[in-house]
Amino acid sequence: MDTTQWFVSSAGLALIVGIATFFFTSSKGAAMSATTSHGIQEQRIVVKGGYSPSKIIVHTGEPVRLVFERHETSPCSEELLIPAFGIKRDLPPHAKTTVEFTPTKPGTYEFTCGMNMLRGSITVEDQKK
Ligand SMILES: [Cu+2]
Repeated sequence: MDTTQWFVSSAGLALIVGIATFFFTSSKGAAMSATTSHGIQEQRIVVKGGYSPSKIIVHTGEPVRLVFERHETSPCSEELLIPAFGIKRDLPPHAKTTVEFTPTKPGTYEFTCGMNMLRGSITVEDQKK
């Protein structure tokens, strides 16, 4: 192996490790509790190669507003599905798209891209108090 080959292999290996780390850490992200203001539970979600955060915690009985900010043009993420709440929306690139629903039953509900590749979850807990 000469120096050029060594360099190319090392760069390739570094790239693979980088990609693997990215997917591993992004799917393992901590769950975020939505912030309630004026009676609405709001959470901003960045869409770029995945959903960030991808795990959201809300509670029953108050409207949830998810603001999806899509920072890419990749066709993978152009559609958003939240089947449990009957939501199917197109997310225009480099723009914010707001979806709202009011969860009534505790549980964990998935949201995905139109191809079922990018995934996130909404955990609905019983309202405290
Ligand atoms: Cu996709």
